[in-house]
Amino acid sequence: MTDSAAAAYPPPAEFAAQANTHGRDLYDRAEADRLGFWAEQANRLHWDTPFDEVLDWSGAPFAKWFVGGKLNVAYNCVDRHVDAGNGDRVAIHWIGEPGDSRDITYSDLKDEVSRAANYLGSLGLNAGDRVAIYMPMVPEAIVAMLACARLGLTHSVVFGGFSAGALRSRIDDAQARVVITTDGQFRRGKPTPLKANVDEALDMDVDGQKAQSVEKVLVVQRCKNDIDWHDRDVWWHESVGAASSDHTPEAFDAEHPLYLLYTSGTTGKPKGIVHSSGGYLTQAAYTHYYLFDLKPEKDVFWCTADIGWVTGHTYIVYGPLANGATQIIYEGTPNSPNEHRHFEIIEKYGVSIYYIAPTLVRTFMKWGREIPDAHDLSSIRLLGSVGEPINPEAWRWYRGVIGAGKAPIVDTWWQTETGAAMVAPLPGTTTLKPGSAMEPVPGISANIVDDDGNSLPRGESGLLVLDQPWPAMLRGIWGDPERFVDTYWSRYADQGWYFAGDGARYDEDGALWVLGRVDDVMNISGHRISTAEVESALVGHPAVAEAAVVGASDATTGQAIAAFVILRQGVDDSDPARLVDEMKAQVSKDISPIAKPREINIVPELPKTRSGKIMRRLLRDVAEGRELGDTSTLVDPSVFENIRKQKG
Ligand code: 6R9
Repeated sequence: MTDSAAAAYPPPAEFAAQANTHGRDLYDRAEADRLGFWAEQANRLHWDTPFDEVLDWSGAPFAKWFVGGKLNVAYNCVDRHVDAGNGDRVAIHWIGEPGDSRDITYSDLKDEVSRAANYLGSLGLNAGDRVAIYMPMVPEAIVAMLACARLGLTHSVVFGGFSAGALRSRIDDAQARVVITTDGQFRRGKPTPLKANVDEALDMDVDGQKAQSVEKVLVVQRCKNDIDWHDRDVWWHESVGAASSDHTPEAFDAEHPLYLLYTSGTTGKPKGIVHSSGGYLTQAAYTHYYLFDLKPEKDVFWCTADIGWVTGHTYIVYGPLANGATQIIYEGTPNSPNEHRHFEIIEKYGVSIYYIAPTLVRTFMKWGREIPDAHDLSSIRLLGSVGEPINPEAWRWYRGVIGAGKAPIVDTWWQTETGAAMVAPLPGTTTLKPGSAMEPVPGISANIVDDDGNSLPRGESGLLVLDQPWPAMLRGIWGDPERFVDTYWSRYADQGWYFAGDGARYDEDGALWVLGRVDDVMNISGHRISTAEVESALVGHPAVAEAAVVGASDATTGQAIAAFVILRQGVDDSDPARLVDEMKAQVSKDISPIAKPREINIVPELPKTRSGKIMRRLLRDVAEGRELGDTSTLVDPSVFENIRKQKG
C-alpha cells in the first residue's frame, strides 16, 4: 500500500515540548513492569480502600483488576474536584439544539448528582440493580449515569435513536427496575417524542407479556411536548428537583459492575457488555489524559459522540470527568440550523481538543472547506478520530483544514468491549502516518496473527488479538458467560488471547493499520450493526421471504447497508419502489434509522454455498459494482450481473 510509505508527520517541536509525555518513557516503563505501570495509573484515582493485588487472572478469561480496592466512581468524577478546590471550574458547557445553553461547574454537578442519587435511593433500589437510560444529549443524562454510579446501580444506556422494540429487548435482558427518559428530543429544529417510545416499549406484547421489571419511569422535561402519563411515571424536576443535595457516597468493590452497554455481534441478539468500576475508570482516565494531552485547567475538550455509544461513556462521561476536564456537550446534529454549527461552537468556546468520527470528517469535506474557513479555529491544538479506519485523504484534510496544518491527529482504535482506547499514537511522541492507528498504547499488548496464532511479519495482513489482559476489558456478557468465552476467547483458546474481530497489519516500519471487521458486523458511520439484525428486520416485512445484507463501501459513511431480498410467492410486485420504501421503513422502525439500508435489491434468489451459507463476498462485489467472481452456483447470474452493471 502506498500510504504506508507516504509522508509521515512527527509531532511539532512546540507541541512535544509541552506534552504530558514525550519520548518513549511511558512505553519503557510499561514494558519493564506492566502491572506496576497499571498500579501507578490506578493511583490517579481516589481509593477508599487501596487494592492489594493489581491483577488476578487465575479465572481467565474472567479478570479481576485492583483486587481488594474500593472506590466510588461518581466521587472520583465529581466530588474529588470540588474537594481539591476546583468546584468553580466548568465541567460541562452544554449547548441545546435550539440555542439554549448551560454552564455547569463541578460544584453544580455535585449538587445535581447528589439530588438524583437521593431520589433514586429513596425508591429502594439496591447496589447492583439495573437502570435503563434512554435520553438525548442533555445534562441530566450525564447526571443520571453518575447518580447510578454513586449508588452502585448498574446503568444501561440505550441510544435515543433506537426503536421501542430495541429498547424493550434491552430492558428485558437487563431486567431494569427504572427507566430514565425525556418527554422529547430536539432533532433538526423540531421536538420529536421520546417518552412515547418508552410507553410503547413497556406496554408492547413480548411473549404474551408487557415489561415486567420496570417499576418507575423518570421523565426529564426537555421539549414540553404532550405525553401520556401513567402511574409509574414521575417528573424529574418534581422528584430529583425536590431532593436534598447532600449525599455521602459509599465505596464499592473495584470489580463492581458500573454499566452494561449493548452492542451488535454476529448474531441478531445484541449482547450486554459488562464493565467494571476500578479497572475501567483507571484506563478511561489514563488514556484520556495522555492520548489527548489533557491540561485540565486550560483545555476545552469536545468529543462529539452520543452517550448511547461507548465513546460517549468513556470520553464524555468517565474519562474527562475523572480528569476534571472542561468539555462541550452539544445536543443536536452538525447541520442544525446550518453547517456552521460545530465551527461556531469551537470558536465561541475555544475548543482545544476535538474528537470525532471519520464519517463526520468526510461530511465536512463534502460541505466544503469554506465553511470551517469562515471561522477562527486557532484554539484547536489536537484532533482525535474514532469508530472506523480514517482514510488518508480525510486524515490530511482534517489536519490541514481543521487542525491548521499542525494539530496531531490521534486515531484511537478500540471497541465497546475494550472499554477504552487500545491502539493509538501518543501525540507528543509518535510520528504519525495518515490512516494508521500506529501502536498499542503503553501498558497494552496487541499482536497480528494468522488463523493458527502465528505472529505475522510486517507487511502481512492477519487478525488483531490482544494477548494480555487490560484494566478496562469487558468482564463478560450480561447473563451469558458462555457466549463471552465463545465470542472472544475460543478462537485462540490455547494461547488465551482476546479475538477482536478486526483484521490488521503492521507495515514495514511497524505502524499498525486496522483493516476493518472480519465478521458479519458492519460499520455504518462508526456505528456497529450486525447483518443478522437487519436481515431479521427485513424478513419481518410481510412481503419478504428471505434477506441477505452486506456492508458496501460508501464515500461518506464508510460502509452502507446493501440488502438483497426475495419476495414471498404471490406478493404483488407491480410497484417495487413502494415495497422497497416499506422495507426501509420497517428496518428503521424495528432497529433504528441508522440501520436503514442504502439500497434494497429485489432478486429471485440469493447466492449460496453448497452448505447453504450466503455468499456475502459476491453480494459485496455486486453492491460495489465490481466484476463478479465464480457465479457457477447461481441459477440466474444475469440478475446479479445486471445490478452490478447499473452501479459499475
Ligand atoms: C470505539 C468504538 C468497534 C469497532 C472495531 C473496529 C472499528 C473503531 C477504529 C476502528 C479502525 C479505528 N473501529 N475505532 N477501526 N480504526 N480508530 O467504535 O466501539 O462501536 O464497539 O466499534 O469499530 O472495527 O472493532 P464500537
